[in-house]
Amino acid sequence: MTEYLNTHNASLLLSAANKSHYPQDDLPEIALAGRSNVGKSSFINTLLGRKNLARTSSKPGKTQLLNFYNIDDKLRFVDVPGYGYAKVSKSERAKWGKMIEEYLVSRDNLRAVVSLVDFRHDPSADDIQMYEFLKYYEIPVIVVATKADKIPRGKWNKHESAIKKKLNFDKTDKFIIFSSVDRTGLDESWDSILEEL
Ligand SMILES: Nc1nc2c(ncn2[C@@H]2O[C@H](COP(=O)(O)OP(=O)(O)OP(=O)(O)O)[C@@H](O)[C@H]2O)c(=O)[nH]1
Ligand SMILES: [Mg+2]
Repeated sequence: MTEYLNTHNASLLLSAANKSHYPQDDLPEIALAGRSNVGKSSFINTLLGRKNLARTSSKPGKTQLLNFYNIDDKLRFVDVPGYGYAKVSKSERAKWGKMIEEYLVSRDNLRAVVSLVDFRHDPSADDIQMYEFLKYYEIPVIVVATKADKIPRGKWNKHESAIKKKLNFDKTDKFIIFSSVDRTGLDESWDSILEEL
């Protein structure tokens, strides 16, 4: 991995609300999707070995645009605003849905979506919908279960089975147990991402 990519050579390239603002080249992109506060920005920071490149917050619903991160001019991460934040109005939610759908359905650069779910809990209705959406459009998906540091190892199997069952998980997809606190799943995440490029 490190031979192929200098992961420290990473920066926020641009933020986009719609197609007309997307980067115009053919670099491969990996998008990060998940409910608000699940740990998408933390995942990016952890993979890049950076403290705060992607903005993280304990305040959910903060990321409102598609943020494109350039990684060593070889690939991009696209941080997608989180869903399921209760205090968002109906019209904002609709706008959000349109923005995400436009990106996921029509972006030729997209190689795979990292779909993040909270390892502690059963997936939400939105998590299930996102997974079904990705399967429907045949977009390759890597499920990453975050905050594993909060679950004792003896319970990992139980949590993994519960999440897979609720998602109606396709066995050919990858499921990675992850923590941005202790970096569990870091190498596995990079391996899976690079495999999709
Ligand atoms: N214990 C633990 N906390 C985490 C982990 N990942 C993220 N967090 C915390 O969860 C909160 C939300 O993390 P973010 O990375 O900002 O989540 P996000 O999905 O980007 O949130 P939005 O941008 O609002 O959609 C922060 O307080 C993080 O420190 C993890 O693996 N373990
Ligand atoms: Mg974020």
